[in-house]
Amino acid sequence: MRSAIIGLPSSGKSTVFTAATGLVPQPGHAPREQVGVVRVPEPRLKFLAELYQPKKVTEATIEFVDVPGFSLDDPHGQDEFRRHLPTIRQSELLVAVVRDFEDQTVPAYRDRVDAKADLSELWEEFLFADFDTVNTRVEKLEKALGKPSKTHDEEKKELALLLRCREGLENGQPLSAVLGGPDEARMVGSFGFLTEKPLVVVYNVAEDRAAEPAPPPPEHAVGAISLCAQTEAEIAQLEPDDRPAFLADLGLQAPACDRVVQTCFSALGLILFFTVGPNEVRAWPLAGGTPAVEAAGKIHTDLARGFIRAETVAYADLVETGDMRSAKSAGKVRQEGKTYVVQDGDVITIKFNV
Ligand SMILES: Nc1nc2c(ncn2[C@@H]2O[C@H](COP(=O)(O)OP(=O)(O)OP(=O)(O)O)[C@@H](O)[C@H]2O)c(=O)[nH]1
Ligand SMILES: [Mg+2]
Repeated sequence: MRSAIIGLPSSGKSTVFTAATGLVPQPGHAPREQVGVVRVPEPRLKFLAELYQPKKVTEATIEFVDVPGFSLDDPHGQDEFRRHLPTIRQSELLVAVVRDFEDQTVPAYRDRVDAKADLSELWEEFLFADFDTVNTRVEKLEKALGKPSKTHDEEKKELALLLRCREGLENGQPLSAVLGGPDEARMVGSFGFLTEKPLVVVYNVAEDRAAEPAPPPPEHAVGAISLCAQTEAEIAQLEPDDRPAFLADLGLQAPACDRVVQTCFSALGLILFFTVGPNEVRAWPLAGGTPAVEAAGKIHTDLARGFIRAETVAYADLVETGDMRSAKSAGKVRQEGKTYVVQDGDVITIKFNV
């Protein structure tokens, strides 16, 4: 699961990246993309680890890419944006960092601090980038379909869908609103449309607003948080034991890192299921609504191929009964088939035969 941190120049993207990952971009280099992996904080793993005393505990992770800023009002900035588009398109989630702090020593994009205006400027650019991609493909398909040859059924279907996409974009509609259902989304999946991706907005605020509660997501976004990137980046680089005191000073219970990761995790529509055993206790991220056989495939393709059943117990039931044996005798361990929709917190053992 990859999230691209994007935004206008100097909005604080790299600082947010440091706050989220603890990694500091190498100074003295030309701006480049940087990747960092962050663990998804998950308190339920503690109980499971105590129960199984495994050799290894594996948390779910989210990857963040820090994308250099692009100024949208000059050709060089536009080129920069195009250069980074493939990375952005390959990400599952967009994290837009907007500047929301005053500081004379940090030059502001367009000499103003206006989060709302910056967001709509970014959004317009997303619409335009998708329009550009759709249009190029439409022209290509129309040319191909003009040639008399075989039936072109697939191309005709794609063209009809892309014409609807183009019309939607012309009317300012995001493609998430145009595409109806998984089949259509699959047909255009390889384009990585920006306005189809979930969007989380990070308001980079001044330190005196560091503990503000998360604002409601603005238009087109599925999640939002506010944080003071600079202070949080400093905290993220402290020894873990030293962090709580600094956070408490700011009035915060959890570092930005946790808040960012959790917001991204739910924006992606993900749930967690667990596998347990003496070797490893592990949390697996999964799209909500996924059937058990696909979940098994995430663990290993053999488990999907030879799937017999999923022995499943809800985390809460396991806690209540105390351990797997008691859960079984209490009738809390269910035998689920391939189509069972995995629920958040399910502890699953896949029975398989290959
Ligand atoms: N006062 C203040 N300054 C900040 C904050 N966050 C970032 N800055 C400063 O703003 C400047 C730009 O921050 P970066 O994180 O490099 O911004 P960026 O969005 O990655 O910039 P580009 O990649 O060049 O577009 C740096 O000098 C930071 O120290 C903040 O919360 N408060
Ligand atoms: Mg940067």
